[in-house]
Amino acid sequence: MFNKILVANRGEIAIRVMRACKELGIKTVAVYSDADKNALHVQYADEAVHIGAASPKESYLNADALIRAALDSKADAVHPGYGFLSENASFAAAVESAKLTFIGPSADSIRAMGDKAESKIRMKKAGVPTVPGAEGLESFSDFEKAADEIGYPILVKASAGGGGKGMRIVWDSDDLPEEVDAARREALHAFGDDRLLIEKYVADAHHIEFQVFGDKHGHLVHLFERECSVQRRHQKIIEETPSPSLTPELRKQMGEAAIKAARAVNYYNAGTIEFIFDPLLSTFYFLEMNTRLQVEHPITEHATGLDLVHWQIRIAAGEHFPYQQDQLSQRGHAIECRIYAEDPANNFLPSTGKLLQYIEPRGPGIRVDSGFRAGDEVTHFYDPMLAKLIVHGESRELAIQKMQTALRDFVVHGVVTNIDFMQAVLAHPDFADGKVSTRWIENNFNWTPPVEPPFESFIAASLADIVVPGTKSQVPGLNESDPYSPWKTPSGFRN
Ligand code: MV4
Repeated sequence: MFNKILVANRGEIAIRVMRACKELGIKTVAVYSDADKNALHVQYADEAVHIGAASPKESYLNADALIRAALDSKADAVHPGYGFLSENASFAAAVESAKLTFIGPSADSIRAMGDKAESKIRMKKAGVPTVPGAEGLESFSDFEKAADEIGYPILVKASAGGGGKGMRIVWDSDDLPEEVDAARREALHAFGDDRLLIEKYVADAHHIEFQVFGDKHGHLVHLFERECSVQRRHQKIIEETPSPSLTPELRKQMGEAAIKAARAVNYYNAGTIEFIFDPLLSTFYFLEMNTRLQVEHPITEHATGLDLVHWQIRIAAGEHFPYQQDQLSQRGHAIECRIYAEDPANNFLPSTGKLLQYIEPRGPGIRVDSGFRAGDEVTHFYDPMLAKLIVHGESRELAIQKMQTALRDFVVHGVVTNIDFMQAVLAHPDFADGKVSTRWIENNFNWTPPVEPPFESFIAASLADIVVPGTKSQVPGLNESDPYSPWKTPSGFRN
């Protein structure tokens, strides 16, 4: 087992990984940029190494600095977290070349799944359902012919892309020339690679992903699904497991397809197979594979009872994963809400500032993974996610109620958050009915911020509570004759 692990990441995921290390008796090394020198993940680690300036490319994306920090601190292994270099095959290979263990899949698996066109061809060969489409198209007439065969609407996607970048929906053949050119320009700009593929567009699809886990001895299992359809512009907001859309038979079929997909690239460690699911036809199609641990992994942990980061570390150290598929099951219902410092009333623009007040909810079945505490500065350098709020309940209805209560108890002052927005989603009948597709927020959800009384009115109400001798309190119900009222104490002490 490893003696020391360097976590090549920041924020909540760095703390989450370090917690697992500590539970396994492994020392931890944090890395930090100029902007993170007082960050919680730095204080939580046994050691910390400064790796560069605030901008990610000079710090958390600087592979040489990260590997040098691991070697200098005599770490045995590197955990990449998610984002940053977690799906960078060259970084994984460089870590292994430096005689360190990369806690994740092999560089070959990352490479094989990094190109959407190649991964799709490989999936087709492995018998994994893929969306009808065409890859490797060169001339515009190739696109035109393929699109006519598939039938509109179609999606034009960047082969080197993912997460929706460079993706264009084409509803009619007249729009094809312009959309193909735009997709090509966007792909070249975003990925330096303008290869495209086209697919039949599955309108109002659900985004359902399956967690897979493999060890280095060829044993692969799935840890069931996560429904991630509550998204806005490809940013997930609310995730849950089990999916309200799946029947046991569909779950079995998709789980088997997920394992086939992982086996096709000799996968080991934690990975996620993304599917789109058409609830009208009850059909599912492989979208892509995420060769890393995901933000939303905690809901799988609570539904299966497994600590995914513990098992990532133990598998990376060569242990066998001890459970067979029929020994794994889902229990209860788990939901995750991502608390973002952003303003839904202002086109979700990031909100920066000092966390004047930050109080996390607590209670049975409530978990908060966060990298912030009161007094911290929320900056524009990194992802605006403040925390992940995860709840686990006996049923979906109880989990929703638990989440609504926990969100009400989550206190954040100093930045604007999306908490009210998520409360409105959770309260919507379509969410309760499991009818939210990936297009629901854009097409069906009209949200206006709750009308808050002006801040001055809170001041006035508080002041009115302080009964000044000889004047009548303005607050109805305050019992003047109550000698034990906290507002009557002569000392001036106030709760
Ligand atoms: C699709 C699709 C429907 N039909 N492909 C989104 C980014 C990447 N993961 C692939 N994605 C999709 N591919 C076909 N053939 C629906 C999505 C999709 C999506 C599309 C538009 C807006 C939001 C979306 C969220 C998740 C998935």
